[in-house]
Amino acid sequence: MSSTPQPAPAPAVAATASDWPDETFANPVIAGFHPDPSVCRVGDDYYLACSSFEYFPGVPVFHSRDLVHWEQIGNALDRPSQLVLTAEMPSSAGVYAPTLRHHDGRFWLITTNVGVGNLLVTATDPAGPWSEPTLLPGVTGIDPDLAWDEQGRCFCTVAGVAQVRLDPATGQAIGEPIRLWSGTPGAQAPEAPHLYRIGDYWYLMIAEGGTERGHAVSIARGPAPDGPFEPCPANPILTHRGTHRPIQNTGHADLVQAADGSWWLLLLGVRPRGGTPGWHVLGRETFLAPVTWVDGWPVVGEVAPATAVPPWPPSPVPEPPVRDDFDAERLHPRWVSVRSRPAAYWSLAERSGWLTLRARGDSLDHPEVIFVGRRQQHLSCRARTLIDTADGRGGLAVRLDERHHYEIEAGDGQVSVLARLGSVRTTVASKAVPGKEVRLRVDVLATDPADWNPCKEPDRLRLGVEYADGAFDVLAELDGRYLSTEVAGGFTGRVIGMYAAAGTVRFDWFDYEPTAEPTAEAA
Ligand code: 6LW
Repeated sequence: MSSTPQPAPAPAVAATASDWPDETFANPVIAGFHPDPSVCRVGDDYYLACSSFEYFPGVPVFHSRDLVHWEQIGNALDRPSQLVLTAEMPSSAGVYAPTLRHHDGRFWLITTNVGVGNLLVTATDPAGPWSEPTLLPGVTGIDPDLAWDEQGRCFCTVAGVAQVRLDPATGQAIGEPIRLWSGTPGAQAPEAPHLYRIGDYWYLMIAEGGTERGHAVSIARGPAPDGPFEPCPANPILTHRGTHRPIQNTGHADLVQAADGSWWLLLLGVRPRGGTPGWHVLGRETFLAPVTWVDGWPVVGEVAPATAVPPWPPSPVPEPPVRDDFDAERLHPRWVSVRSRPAAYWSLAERSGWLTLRARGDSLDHPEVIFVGRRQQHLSCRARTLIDTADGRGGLAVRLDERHHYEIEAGDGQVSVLARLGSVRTTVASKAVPGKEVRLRVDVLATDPADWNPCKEPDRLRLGVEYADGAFDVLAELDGRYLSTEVAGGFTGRVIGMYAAAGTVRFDWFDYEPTAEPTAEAA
């Protein structure tokens, strides 16, 4: 076979790269902690879902019309009846890699709540509501994939790699699991399987090598959904291991065919910064790469910060506003909490136009701290909030997990910068402030990649108080490496947000904005 025979429907709008402001688009296409992307297309619309681990609501869902611009339209698991994340569950457990598919007029999303099991939800509108979960006791293993053959049989393939037939209506497995091709002999962690019917073959694409610097994508093909599979002679079809490329850990990918017949890969990668070994602070992000087919095998184009635009017009999505004034009736789906967000502990209605948080646990060390935050999505950025401490104590935090966070906390006429780094918890600085209402601010400043120093930090965080005239009183400037995955471990990234540490605190608004970051070229 010289190429994969695929119908190539004419694009609805004839377009060229010149419709785009530049010849390239910026990767990642979904910045910040958005790993394990799974994607599907329905007509001219693309939908994508990511892992969410200990955060609630779980499984952010995005929409795009050009594969480059994505807008979050909801979360698949946004009700306590769908998702329970207990205090005992460690950070980076919880909700692992989902698979999102459209089949038979419905969206299907399958994922793992680690420690609880696999579950399946469906929706007619991917923005929600999604169904109550169907539990899948016969599916054991993480990273479940869903695929249907021409007879309507449903195959669920999991990390390892193993496969079982599934009745998706009841969640019951049909028969016993079987082993499939498990990637390159000796490679660790064959996972993230996705199974596709493309042309004459069934393709089984997996990640291998672990989600760290050795991460890779490999593929095999066979005559049937259960194989037998022959590996691609060019495996791995994608890896950045051992390279100088700015995007590392590339792997855990999903394929999608565009309406014009072209093929694309959505995958996770990281952007390590600083000296050696390099620290990535935003978690694993979602990148887009073009795919071509040679001899019936996919060939992945460059995964680069600037990638050639696709041959259709751009379809930009609205930039999220800098400020959330908390005037809406509901929180935007980008806001997440740690493990749960029980109604008794937060409100947008209690004081209109304010976010009210009531403490549960006295610090971010607590696994069920009442926290409302959003992913840090830019290497350099600024976050601010106005807190009313009349009835309590709380603050603004940059959280990696329970054991790794920096915060600026206000209450009792004082502000303090607190740091938790592994077993060490310390008050870095304190200061008396007049009044109950205080503006708290964190500036994240990426370091200059051209400033070579083997021990250089990836970024620095300034935490302090902002006065009415905009002056920033920096109480502490802290090394960002300690809030990185290479230090903390796990699968997540930084989340910046508001929390309650005692009594009730109220937040009038929250600002998040990117700021200029140093680049190698500018240096
Ligand atoms: C996920 C696995 C992986 O289940 O990391 O990078 C795990 N790949 O496939 C957690 O995201």
